[in-house]
Amino acid sequence: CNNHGTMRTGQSSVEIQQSILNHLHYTQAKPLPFATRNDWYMATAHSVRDQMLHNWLTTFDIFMSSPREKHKIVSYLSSEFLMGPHLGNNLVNLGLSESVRKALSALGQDLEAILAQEVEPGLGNGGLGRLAACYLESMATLRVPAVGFGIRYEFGIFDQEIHNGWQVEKGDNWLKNGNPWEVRRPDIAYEVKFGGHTEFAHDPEGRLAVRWIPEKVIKGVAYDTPVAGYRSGGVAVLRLWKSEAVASFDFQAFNAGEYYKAVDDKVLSETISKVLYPNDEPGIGKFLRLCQQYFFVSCSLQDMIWFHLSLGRGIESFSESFAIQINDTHPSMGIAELMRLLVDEHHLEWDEAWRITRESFAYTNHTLLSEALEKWPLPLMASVLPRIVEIIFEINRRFLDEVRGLFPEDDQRIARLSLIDETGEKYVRMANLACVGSHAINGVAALHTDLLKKTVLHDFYELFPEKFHNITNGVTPRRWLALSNPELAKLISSKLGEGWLSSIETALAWLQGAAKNTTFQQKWLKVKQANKIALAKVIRERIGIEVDPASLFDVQVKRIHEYKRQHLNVLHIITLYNRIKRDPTADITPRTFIFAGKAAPGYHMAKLIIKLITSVADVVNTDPDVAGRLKVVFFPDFNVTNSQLIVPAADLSEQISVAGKEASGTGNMKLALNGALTIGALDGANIEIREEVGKENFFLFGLEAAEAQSLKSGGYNPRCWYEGNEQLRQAIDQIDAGTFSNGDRQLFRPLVDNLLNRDEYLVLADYQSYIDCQDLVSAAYCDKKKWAEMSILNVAGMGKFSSDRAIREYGEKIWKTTAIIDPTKY
Ligand code: DL6
Repeated sequence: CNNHGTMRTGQSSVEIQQSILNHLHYTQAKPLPFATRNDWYMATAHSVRDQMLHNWLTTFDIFMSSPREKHKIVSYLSSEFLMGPHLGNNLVNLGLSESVRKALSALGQDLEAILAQEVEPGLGNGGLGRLAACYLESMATLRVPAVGFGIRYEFGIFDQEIHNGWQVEKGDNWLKNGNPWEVRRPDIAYEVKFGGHTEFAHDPEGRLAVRWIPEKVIKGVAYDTPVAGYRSGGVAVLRLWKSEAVASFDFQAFNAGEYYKAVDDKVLSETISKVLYPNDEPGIGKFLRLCQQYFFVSCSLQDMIWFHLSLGRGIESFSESFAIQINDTHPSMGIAELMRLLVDEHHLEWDEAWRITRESFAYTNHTLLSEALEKWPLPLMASVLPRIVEIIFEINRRFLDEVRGLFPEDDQRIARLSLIDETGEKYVRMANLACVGSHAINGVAALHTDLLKKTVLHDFYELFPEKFHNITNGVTPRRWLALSNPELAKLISSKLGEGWLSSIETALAWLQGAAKNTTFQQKWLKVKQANKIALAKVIRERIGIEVDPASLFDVQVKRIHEYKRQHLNVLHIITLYNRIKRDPTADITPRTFIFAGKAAPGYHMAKLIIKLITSVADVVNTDPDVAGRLKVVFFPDFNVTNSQLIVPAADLSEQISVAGKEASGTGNMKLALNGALTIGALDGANIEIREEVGKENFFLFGLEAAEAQSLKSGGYNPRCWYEGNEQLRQAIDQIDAGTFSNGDRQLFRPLVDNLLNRDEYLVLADYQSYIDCQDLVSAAYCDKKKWAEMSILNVAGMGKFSSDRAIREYGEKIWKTTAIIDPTKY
């Protein structure tokens, strides 16, 4: 058979078996008796990748032969893509799980063991990067032509270990066993300039133009990973750039005998894509991060322009070929870079270039935290990217002229809108650049968008109200239900029939009809119980803590941050502990508290919160009075793989950030999609989740965003709340007195001081409301039938939170894209 034929893309288990053996032989070059587990994984992954490459090239052929108006590609620019392990998801989406399982079993291998072999590419910090991954998968599913552009970090987010209760960071060498999913494309490479100076020179038409004489040039090489859509034949591409030296040796230096200097340049060049910054907020003034951002947007835009021109189109129609979505401000330098490419290298007039740029770019904001709004010190940017700074100045000059025309003499407004912050040391404000250079700006949940308009981006909203949209986040039900919770997916299929995974937006609501059905409820609870038993086993094996799967699994898994208030959860645990200590016979619903999440390595308070959790765990888990009622677990190294294990086992989803701070949240969606009930404040997408699942199926507590705001502006004094609440006072006093730190009174002092004197995130103000609400949760959990009904109704209400819905909205409101493959063919 020919190379494109059944030998490589056949889907029967016999054909797949042969393909795996071929890859073991020709790709891994391993004789059977010497094949390791990793060899089997690599051979399996390559066999699956063959199928995807075939779909990808077919998709590309259809794209090229489709009408011109359908030639619009979504470029999703993101400094992070948290893809999660590929193999399992690809099997689900291609419909190959069973034939691969059979093929492997015939070869004496176990699919589960092979899946466990994969090291996930942790190329993101959390929600923002994982959202990008969900969106790529949905675009592939919906057959929207899409490329995700980012950085191929050699080291992703650190691996977290817990030593003596503290977080310890370990390098994430995810490439050490090879990456079978990517295709290196040495022919797709672009040069990127850094440093140096600019000068005037004549362009080919004899006009005076600016020329950037760099101090250093670095090459970006493309690595492509196909992303399979769910049963649609669609494939999106993740194109990540690796930085390399333009030439691997400086021959002059080498010949002069300076061997080390010659290699230096190569090392420096490769540093740019070396490591992901492990903060979910920007670190001001990090030279390397600035280089990373410019590096990847420059490569991506050069690549887009190359492709556009290779379609035989003129540069002036660039925005008809690409809709460029920037995932927060990290890629916003792309706005200035596209201007540079159009004006300096493609010799367009400024106004024409500006039209194209604005038509192409759209900006998604992901944060309301003022400290997370990215800005770069002007002197740093000017030395690293001199030409880009000139362009930003010119954009700003023209923009502020327009603003002055609209608001003459409103100097304060002009200062706030300026792309340059001149209140002290000068900074370039990336959100301002993103707002000015984009035709659309969106928030990621209704409340978030509303608050953006009222606060963080208020001046821009007044100026460009028509640019603002809300697109509430979504998650893919393929990874977050079909793959991670196959038994629940099967049970849902038994009610809804096959096919619902492509249309959960409407299909899941049909589960409402089954919510009161006793037999269905029992099956539902059985699936949850099995997932809890599986998680309990892993907790025992990895952490050595025995937890009771019959207890309520109370789960808070997300980045550790003060605004997310893991310490409020801890105060609840201490409160329950004290109830038991006061009255050992107290009627307490048994609970297992499960925390997981990474803290930014330099964020001391977040690391102290981890230490507090593990310290409280040590005391609670070993106190005989508490036995059988409370357990506290900190599950180390929260990543996509571990999340897929924890989320299906959760009964209760803790979404307890203070109202007005969480942009959206997506963990809240994943947990509810897996049947967990939410305890939450009216923050981010919680509000919409509550609307969809029904307020009687959601445990609401806490201040609303406006109340939180007015409490703070009225002079919030946390000490009054502490003094006025006996249980709260006792819990805080215990932390302070060393009850959980072997008598060490210094350890948690910074945390206690912060709570009593500042409490920026209103932990103390929300404490009592949270405790009361948790008591309702405990009571509700005792009524298993009712709990099952509420759990089913939660899943039934989750249709809206599919990333397919979100992508459709981006397509309609922002990108104006159309699907390219006729769905009836699949
Ligand atoms: O939109 C994805 C995700 C939201 O769900 C979270 O609420 C939000 O905290 C997160 N934002 C970030 C911060 N990024 N920046 N800058 O990760 O985005």
